[in-house]
Amino acid sequence: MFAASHTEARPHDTRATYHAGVAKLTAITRKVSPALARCELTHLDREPIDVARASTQHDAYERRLESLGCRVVSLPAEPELPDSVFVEDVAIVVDELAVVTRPGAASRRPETASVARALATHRPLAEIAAPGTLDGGDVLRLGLRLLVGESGRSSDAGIEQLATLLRPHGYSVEAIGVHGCLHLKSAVTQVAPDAVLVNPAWVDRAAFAGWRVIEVDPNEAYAANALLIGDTAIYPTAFPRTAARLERAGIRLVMVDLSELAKAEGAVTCCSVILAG
Ligand code: CIR
Repeated sequence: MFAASHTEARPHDTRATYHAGVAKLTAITRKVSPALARCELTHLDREPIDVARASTQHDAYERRLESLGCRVVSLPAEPELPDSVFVEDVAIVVDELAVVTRPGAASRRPETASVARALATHRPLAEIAAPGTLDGGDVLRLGLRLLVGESGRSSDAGIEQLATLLRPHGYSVEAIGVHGCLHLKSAVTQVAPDAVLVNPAWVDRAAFAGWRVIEVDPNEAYAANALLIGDTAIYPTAFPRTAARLERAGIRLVMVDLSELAKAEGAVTCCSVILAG
């Protein structure tokens, strides 16, 4: 456990979070690699992926981001890097700096260089150094509080380095157990200023005391990943029962079909790095 700071973020403490309705957001994305079918897989069996369809779905995702007010910086595809569309994993961005990660899967480490170049015009850069590993998919930011999943991808050393980099800027970094899924954000994401969407089988909901906790439908284990932009969550069409729960809870959704990227264990947060400014 790395309690880097005792600065507790209250649910409504939205300083520097991209959920706060800031004036302008940038979304860094990357086009789908033609090599996507050779992606890393941890919890899913490999099945054929239609790369052309994945690209069309990804284009629609980028348009959703634009419709919610994001300026989309779409990087060209990396033909040799199967998982490079999942840019979330290679950077954690706060107002003060961007931390370029060292992904847990060795095949994904060459993805960082081009995203770092794109981020360098926006933020001072820092990086996670060997032997530490960290995947952005494990980092859930709730205001000034960052929860980091102790998954197969993010090591204690990587989490400790993140804490050391962010502590001086007033953020707390806490390691949290996650079981049965790839990343922390497979198990929990923020869906409103005061609400999180959780699969309680994969993460302990006790970590979200003080939050309104909405659970996924029990038949939709993969449904906890939503991307909150302002007051609207981008949400997959694959989980209608959980979508209905969210709408009953007053969460505004815009839907995307990312079924081909889901075969690569990707979801809505994975496909962008969102930053203010
Ligand atoms: C991987 O295993 O790394 C990719 N196939 C999927 C990464 C998904 N990223 C994310 O959830 N942040």
